[in-house]
Amino acid sequence: MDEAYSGITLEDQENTSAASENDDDDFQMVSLPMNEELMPEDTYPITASEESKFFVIIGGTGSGKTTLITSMYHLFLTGEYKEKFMFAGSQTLSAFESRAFYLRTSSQNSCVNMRRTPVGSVGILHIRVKIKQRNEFTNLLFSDFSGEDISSIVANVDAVKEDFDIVKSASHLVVLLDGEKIASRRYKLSELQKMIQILRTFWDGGLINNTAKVIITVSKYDLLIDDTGNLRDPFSSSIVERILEQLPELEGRIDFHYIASMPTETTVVNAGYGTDQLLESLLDSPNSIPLTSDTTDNLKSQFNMWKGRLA
Ligand SMILES: Nc1nc2c(ncn2[C@@H]2O[C@H](COP(=O)(O)OP(=O)(O)OP(=O)(O)O)[C@@H](O)[C@H]2O)c(=O)[nH]1
Ligand SMILES: [Mg+2]
Repeated sequence: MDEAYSGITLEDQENTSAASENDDDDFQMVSLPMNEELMPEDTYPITASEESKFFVIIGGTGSGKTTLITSMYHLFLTGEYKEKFMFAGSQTLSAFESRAFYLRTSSQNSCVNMRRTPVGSVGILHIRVKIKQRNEFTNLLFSDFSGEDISSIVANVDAVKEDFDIVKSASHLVVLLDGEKIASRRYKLSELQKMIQILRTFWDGGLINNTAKVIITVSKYDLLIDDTGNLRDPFSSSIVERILEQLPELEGRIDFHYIASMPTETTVVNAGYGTDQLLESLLDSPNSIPLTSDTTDNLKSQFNMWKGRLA
């Protein structure tokens, strides 16, 4: 096997080709380089040639950002979304594979232990998707930020403008609320309030662009429901209303989802629960603000600044 493909298991490849057996003509496995995340300028050839959507995932430490990204990638490879979407390649395979290693290893154990995203990491991940209904290809470009980066800027508009300029280019802001905290009497209000404060800071810093959608997503849905699949506590159903009370500016821009990327309680929900609907939200909306040379001049300097901080 070509070394460049070595990150994907045979089982994945078999499943992927099984998923695409009726679409042989359409399914186009592009070249699969073993590169890590993309820098903004690396995305130009992608955004210049095909529809692309750039989204940013924000959420506190441990809220499940990396697990969400990894499980979506994994479910694409295994053909889980095949009714609606098909995996059509990625230019950041090795970045996904190094994350998926932890997911796959831990899925064989009862205790899932995802490696924490390093502070200051802002690389861009890429998945090329075929939308079956429209018979079109779209590129998903996305970043997740370390929870620590986000916590450190709560209510600091100047720091947010400086450090999160990339968010301005996002067509979607996926806001992840930690389901474990939302399920806890003690932490649910503070988890929500912290996120409202971050959204307020992003808004005041002018980082949520005119057409961007805000996708509020509660993770770890398995911890919120009982054995019959009903919510244990109605609190989570009031989240959008509570956000709009404090941020009426976001009226008409909010979508709401529950997901369980990697449930520990698997009797009622499967791994990846809700991620298909989240993908639909990301892919079906008409707005698309690709990273172009106009939007990335600032980002380049931001990436350099971040690299400098990491050095
Ligand atoms: N019960 C349950 N646990 C989950 C689910 N998704 C993720 N987790 C667990 O939540 C923990 C944190 O997940 P990560 O994806 O590393 O969180 P993160 O937001 O990337 O955290 P940082 O990188 O520190 O910012 C891990 O132990 C995951 O296994 C889920 O659907 N259900
Ligand atoms: Mg992470």
